[in-house]
Amino acid sequence: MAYSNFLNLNYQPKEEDLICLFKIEPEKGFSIEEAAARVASESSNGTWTDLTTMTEEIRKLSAKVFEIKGNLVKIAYPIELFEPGNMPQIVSSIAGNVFGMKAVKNLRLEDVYWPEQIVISFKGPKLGISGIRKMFKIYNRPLTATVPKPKVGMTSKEHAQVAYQIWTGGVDIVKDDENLSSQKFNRFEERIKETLKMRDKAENETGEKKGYLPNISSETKEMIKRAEKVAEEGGEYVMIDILTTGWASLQTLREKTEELGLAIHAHRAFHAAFTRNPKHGVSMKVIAEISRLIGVDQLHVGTVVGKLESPLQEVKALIKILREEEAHENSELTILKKKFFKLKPVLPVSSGGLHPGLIPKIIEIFGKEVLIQAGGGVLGHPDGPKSGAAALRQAINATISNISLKTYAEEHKELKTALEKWGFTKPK
Ligand code: CAP
Ligand code: MG
Repeated sequence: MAYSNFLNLNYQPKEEDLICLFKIEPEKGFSIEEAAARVASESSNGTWTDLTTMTEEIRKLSAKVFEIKGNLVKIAYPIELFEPGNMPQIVSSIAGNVFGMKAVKNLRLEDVYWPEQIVISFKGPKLGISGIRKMFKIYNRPLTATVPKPKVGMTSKEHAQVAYQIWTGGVDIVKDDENLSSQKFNRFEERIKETLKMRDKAENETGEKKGYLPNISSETKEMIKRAEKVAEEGGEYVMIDILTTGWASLQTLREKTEELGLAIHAHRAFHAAFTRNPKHGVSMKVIAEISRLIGVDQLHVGTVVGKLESPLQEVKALIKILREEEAHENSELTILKKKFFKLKPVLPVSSGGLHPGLIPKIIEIFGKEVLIQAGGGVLGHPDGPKSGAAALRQAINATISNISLKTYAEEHKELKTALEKWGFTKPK
């Protein structure tokens, strides 16, 4: 097979080409050029042998390796290879068979440049950051959320009661956990009804807007039914485990939730199975870009300081990808240039092992444009969920007023107790 057909180091990519940045470790016996050309071949229109059916016309659709710097390789794909608006097709092309090729020992899709024709074939977020802020009428501080813990096991009524305490303690949003859907002990319909009833009560008592993120993750038609139920009961959001449910269902739910007037909170459970290994898989940056294109309103991006693997450079790149309209190519963050052609920004969610003592760090990294989620860091408060929620809110108030947590804690007993329990520790 003439792999050289897929290598042209003099090629100048066109503005409408889709570009992939791969990190390639060739298998023994293969040069980087050969391994890269094979990746371009398998992800566009080549295979392991020469084809009698290949014509000059079809060859014009071949992807081309046009830059190799160490083990970082750029491949340009003609736009005609892709079906606009069809994310499964695009992912099957650029992140499909290639990861199993024997010519590569390791292969990682680091980033993608999405050309205009592809970007605008998707809707992007319905509300985005500004829409979410408007819904809560909160413009000058990070939003807060709490997952009732234990993750699963509480009845619908117990869940709703805990939610009520979280809200009245001062947290804005209560979120379902990624593995809570409709189990025997806590049926979806009952949980939605009970919890939204408590949301109304909490709103009346506090005079603040309160939100609920019910996890509708399941089979696609069932998700549609559950989204309809949420709308019927007066909810404002659905939460979707976007990677275990898949891009096709997310596209369907993006349409459906627009019709129902619901925002989408995207949980990324499963991502580390393919994003964590720095040599192999697909980076979280690509997952974040696809999520923004399809149109989630909020997405988990990590914490740097929490319980889950989350490098600072990655989080910085994810913040750019979700919040900015354009970005330059940046070798430190290993990103290509980006343009989002007016698709709305997505609110980054920082979550996983957070507690009040870590809030100053989170705000240092993210600024105010973030949703901060603490589950254990609220439900583990010695005086219960309401005090835990109050401590989280106090930590935020202190930080945005430039007051140290220690000083603020002198006059805020919930924060004081939280700091006595967790201090400033980074959990493992
Ligand atoms: C956090 C969490 C989230 C993780 C997911 C959990 O709980 O609810 O699922 O944050 O990770 O169950 O672990 P805690 P990420 O606040 O109790 O840690 O946000 O990185 O996708
Ligand atoms: Mg969780």
